[in-house]
Amino acid sequence: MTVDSTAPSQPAIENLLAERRTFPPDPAFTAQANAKASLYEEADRDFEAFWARIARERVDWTKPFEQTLDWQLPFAKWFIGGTLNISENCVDRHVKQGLGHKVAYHWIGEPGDTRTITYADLLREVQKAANALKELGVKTGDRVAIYMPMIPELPVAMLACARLGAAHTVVFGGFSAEALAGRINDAEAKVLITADGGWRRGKATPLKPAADEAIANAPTIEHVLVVQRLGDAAETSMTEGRDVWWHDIVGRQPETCSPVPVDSEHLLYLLYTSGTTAKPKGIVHTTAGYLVGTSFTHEMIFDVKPDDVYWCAADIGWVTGHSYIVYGPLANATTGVLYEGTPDTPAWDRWWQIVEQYKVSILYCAPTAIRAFMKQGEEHPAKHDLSSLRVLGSVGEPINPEAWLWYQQNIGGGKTPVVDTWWQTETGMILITPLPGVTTTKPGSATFPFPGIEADVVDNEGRSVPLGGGGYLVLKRPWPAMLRGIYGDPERYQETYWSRFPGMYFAGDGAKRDEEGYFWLLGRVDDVMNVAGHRISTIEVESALVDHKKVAESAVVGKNDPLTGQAIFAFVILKAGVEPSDGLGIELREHVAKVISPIARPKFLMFTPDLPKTRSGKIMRRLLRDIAEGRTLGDTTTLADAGVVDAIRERSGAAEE
Ligand code: 7RM
Repeated sequence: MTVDSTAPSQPAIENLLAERRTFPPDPAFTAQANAKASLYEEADRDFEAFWARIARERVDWTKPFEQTLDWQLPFAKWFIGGTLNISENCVDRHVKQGLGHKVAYHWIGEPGDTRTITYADLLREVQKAANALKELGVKTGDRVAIYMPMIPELPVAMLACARLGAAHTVVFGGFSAEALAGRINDAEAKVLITADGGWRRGKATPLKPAADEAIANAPTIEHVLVVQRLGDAAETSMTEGRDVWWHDIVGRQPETCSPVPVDSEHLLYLLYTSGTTAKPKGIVHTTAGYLVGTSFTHEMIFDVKPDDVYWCAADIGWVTGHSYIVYGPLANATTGVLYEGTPDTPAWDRWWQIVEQYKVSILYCAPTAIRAFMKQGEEHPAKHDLSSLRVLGSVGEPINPEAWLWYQQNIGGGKTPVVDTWWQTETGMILITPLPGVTTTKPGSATFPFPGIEADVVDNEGRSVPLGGGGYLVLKRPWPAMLRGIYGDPERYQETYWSRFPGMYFAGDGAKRDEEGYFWLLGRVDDVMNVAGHRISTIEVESALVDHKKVAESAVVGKNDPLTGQAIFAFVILKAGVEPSDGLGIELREHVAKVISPIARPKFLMFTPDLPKTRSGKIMRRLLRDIAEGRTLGDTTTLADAGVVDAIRERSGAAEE
């Protein structure tokens, strides 16, 4: 992995730290909170004993584990000797305890159709789907690829695999046929579960043609199980002998299917994620530790209670959906919202209408969504009664203090705790986060490592940086939901995560701790610029720009510069109704100089209608750097909307200061 050779310097975080307001927990919230400050002390005394207690309390074991942890750096095994079935833990045990009538998911389809799935429904559907997979030849240890829109059959399919001890690999429905084929081939999946399509912004969006195209280059696939979501709205061709309709085969299955107890370390799923190389990595997650880590963090960090209505607005195709729409919440018998649509269809108040209608009490989403809402204006949330909300979460990227405050004020009514949760596909569970009711928050800071987690900020040589300084974020101790490797490539696992700083997991993120020990995530280290020897975080400049009242969103990259090494290039999206002008460009540059320092003043500033983002909403700075430096574009396969790049390119003539 390539990283910059020096750690971010102190001036790089002045802007984030300039937001000095703190938010102590409301005593009324603390009085009822799941999380207690004593968790930190318990975990500090003996982190293995801490996780062992949680694992004993939370999991229904078929056979109890004998040893908590086997740590052969960097290879961890947790809860050794235990056996369990995760689908049984997520579904059966709740029904046995009398919660069969409880809603597992309020599903909301994009055109407005809805379904209510209780835990009893889920149990029946999972067993039938598992029986169908068996009929298609799926056995314990096999891999099954899943390529679906956000419909109830998606979590059902995942749990059905897990019931049989088969691993799933979910591929986000927005990915191309090529990306799907690459993942199927790497995983050597035997069956593909897909749908005729889904609904997106009012349009029927077929999926089966891409699935067919992928399978043409994916010889391991023996059968395709197809959910009918679009019906007559799509023309779907089925290949005789290979493809079967879900409603045909699942519909006629017996309603019971015994869960297969598997070893704690049995492969639960693979999830592919892009790193610094072209080939996505198959991140390996196993069963018991993942269940323990996701369910416990979910209950503590979101303060989930039996009556809550919890909505994680991610797509299940990403790790956030795996951990915090499917496994964590279901293990906790939570009632969740599952939404097929987008925030802007039919109108920009769609989310708030859903919150009002379903009395959503916990909302978990990404800063990019929050900034999109900010751009549209607070009148949209203001139209709805959002008083049911009591906890707000953020994930996926650093949240700038302005967005944090907007979220808390306009969505949380100024009263809810906001939990900014840092984690990764690789970590499986949230690792740095406030605990609502316990932690005094600072807008823009993910605050502290979760109990039992040892995080540190180190310099280039791996030495811990004293409080007040910045460097690289590392983890110094294993945690239950951690990745167990990269599928089929133990060396790459070691090399990618454990070689930069020997003995430590290197997350690829820069971080800073303030004098009080609060963690401030500064973005990927490759997004940190070096301008005339000064290290400046792209997020910090973005934050300063977004802090200006006319700016909706911005992305900042370092452009090669013969004089200063790198020069700051800012792409800026203005708020609706604001016109770009040369004068405004100067004003914004001065604003950054004022907020951070003259060394952070962007040399280039370009107004743009949109930014290139991955399908999970992350700004593709690499592409922006290519544009800034006038290069031919590299790989754009993960770009959500290729037209954005052309639109920006057309304007790039006018960029220079
Ligand atoms: C959950 C998820 C991981 C990368 C990670 C960071 C960034 C995620 C935060 C964050 C600052 C946060 N998984 N990231 N959460 N940065 N504050 N709260 O996003 O594998 O897709 O991405 O996302 O750079 O390394 S992920």
